[in-house]
Amino acid sequence: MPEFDFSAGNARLLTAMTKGGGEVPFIAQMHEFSMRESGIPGDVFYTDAKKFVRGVSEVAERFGFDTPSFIWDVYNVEAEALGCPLVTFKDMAPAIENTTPLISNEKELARLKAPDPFSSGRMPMVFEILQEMKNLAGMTPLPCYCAPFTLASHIMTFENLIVQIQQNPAFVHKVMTFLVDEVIAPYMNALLKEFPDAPVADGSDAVASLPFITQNMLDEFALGYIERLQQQTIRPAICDNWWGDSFTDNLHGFWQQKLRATPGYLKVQDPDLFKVGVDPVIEYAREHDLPIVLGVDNNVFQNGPKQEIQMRIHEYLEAVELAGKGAVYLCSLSAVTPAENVEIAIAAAKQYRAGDRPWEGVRRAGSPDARGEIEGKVSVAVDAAVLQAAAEVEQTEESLLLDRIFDAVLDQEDDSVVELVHEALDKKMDVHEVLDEGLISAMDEIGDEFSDGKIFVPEMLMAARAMKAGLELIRPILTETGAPPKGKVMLATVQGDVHDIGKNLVGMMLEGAGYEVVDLGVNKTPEEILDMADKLDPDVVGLSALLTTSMPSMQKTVALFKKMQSKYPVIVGGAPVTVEFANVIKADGYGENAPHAVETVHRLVEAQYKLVAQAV
Ligand code: B1M
Repeated sequence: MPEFDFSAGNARLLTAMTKGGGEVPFIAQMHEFSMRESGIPGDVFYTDAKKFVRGVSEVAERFGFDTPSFIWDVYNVEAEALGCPLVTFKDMAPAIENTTPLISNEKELARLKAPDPFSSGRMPMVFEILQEMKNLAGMTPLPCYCAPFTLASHIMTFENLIVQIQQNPAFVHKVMTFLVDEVIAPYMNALLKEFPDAPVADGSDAVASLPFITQNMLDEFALGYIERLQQQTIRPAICDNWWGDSFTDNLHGFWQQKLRATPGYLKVQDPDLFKVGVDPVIEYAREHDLPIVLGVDNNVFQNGPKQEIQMRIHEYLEAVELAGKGAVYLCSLSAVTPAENVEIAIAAAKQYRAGDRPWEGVRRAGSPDARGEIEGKVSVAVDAAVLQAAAEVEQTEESLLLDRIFDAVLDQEDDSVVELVHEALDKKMDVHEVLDEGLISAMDEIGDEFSDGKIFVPEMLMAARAMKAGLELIRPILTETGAPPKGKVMLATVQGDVHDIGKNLVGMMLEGAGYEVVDLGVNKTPEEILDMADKLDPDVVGLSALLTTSMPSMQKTVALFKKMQSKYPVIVGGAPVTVEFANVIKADGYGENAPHAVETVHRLVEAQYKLVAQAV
């Protein structure tokens, strides 16, 4: 008899997912929260299978979860086994340091050794975790893997992966084939053989989500390789965690893609679920007779308030009930989630089950407010005569060339940008004009299109590279003529956080706007950031955080800058960072997205110049 008994919860989950009709279960990704609650430091918790399983089981039992999810830091295991450096923390889950690529070309790929599932990195620990799950908690083992696309992004870095997809897709296909055939499939098959009762291998694929990649890339480079994996594993391999439902204009097409990776059920999670609403999911589930898994954002549990947690849980439980089959999923309870908020969530689920439903029928998800559209867009009616006059402005040869540079950046054509900028320089055109009206104004347009959701991250990234190719030709002339850049910005992702896709985009947009950018990378301590600021003397320091767990580190960094009376203005940004948080921690500025970050930097740099001018 196992020490922990989750059999009732497991039976409820099985019924809910197959037949429906009973109480809707709620499950949680809870490893980090369990680490904090069990008081075991991260570097021990994530390396000692026994402590890990006991910690999660005790916390699940203490808080009254239906059944625990024993998923570990699943994105890291294969990458670590391949040789990517792993950073450990006392107060959070480990992470792959993903700023330096492990492989960039065919030669490096050829040298990469396939890991041995029984001895490489922490792969053996995963065998132990699954065994402990059976022994201690009576749970069916679930081998989990990092899906090929996210793994490729770990070993190549996200930017290189996107660039290679555009420029050398054959190489990316070789990388993906290697990762499936020689890394993930052998690892999963070893686990599936060792645990014959494990029903499936379950994948996670955060990076293969919209708008970080396009739906076409998803098909060819992510889904295609999950399907390849499915052909090689001895039992089914599924992968159920792509985001991006709120970014596609073909929701059903996106869900069909999801179902190819996870044929048994449809999972939709916040923040997308809150934006698209539960009704389309219910309708789709009924039409296709599918169980659904609805995910509540960690930020809700992190920030509350109480009623927000209760209402979200009730709304999603009701949606699953209406759909017929499925479960509610609490996404990633982090190490800084207040225990009290988790108690509120569980009490809310129990209250719903007991029939106490004060918000029955209330639909907040999918409302204009949830989609952030409350302010609405003011369309400016432009006088037709003004448009006519603008069209009639004489197009000189030079203005036509500037237009072509602008278009080439928008079309992400590095070679054309280089050719056209050369042409402009040969014609002795004013370099400032080429920079401002050709390159920078194109990046402004790209920024607007990204903010409006018209283009995705890869298009923005490739346009920024095209702009940069032109900038490289102009930079030496600007330096020679003594024209300074608009200013210097130093960027870093704060301690404990290795998310860098957003920060890198901010950097590219700033370069596109004429700033010199120095990027310190990820996981930087407050002291490292201040030291480097003193060395580099930037006009603005920019901090990025994607985790609620790393927001305190952002706060500490700003506090250190203030304490040391540093002269550098600090701006902050990243998905969980709000303008309110920026105010509370006394940051000097905030950027909601990359284009806004550029505007904030403009404002701060202009303000500094004004101060200097006044002083003179
Ligand atoms: Co992570 N991850 N992740 N992840 N990941 C999130 C952020 C998460 C919301 C997913 C979830 O569970 N719901 C969640 C955080 C929950 C929370 O704390 N609230 C999470 C978690 C928990 C984790 C891990 C713990 C693993 C796990 O899932 N359990 C682990 C932690 C590692 C660590 O950092 N210590 C982890 C790991 C990873 C990967 C390595 C797999 C990968 C990162 C790869 C990389 O960055 N190189 C990854 C990814 C890709 C994501 C999601 C899917 C996407 C994040 C992203 O790149 N967005 C994310 C879920 C989601 O958002 N759907 C998730 C794209 C980017 C363009 O947006 O960074 O917001 P963003 O940048 C925007 C703005 O925010 C702004 O401008 C950018 C462009 O407009 N901005 C700034 C950003 N920085 C700015 C700075 C500024 C101004 C504006 O001024 C200086």
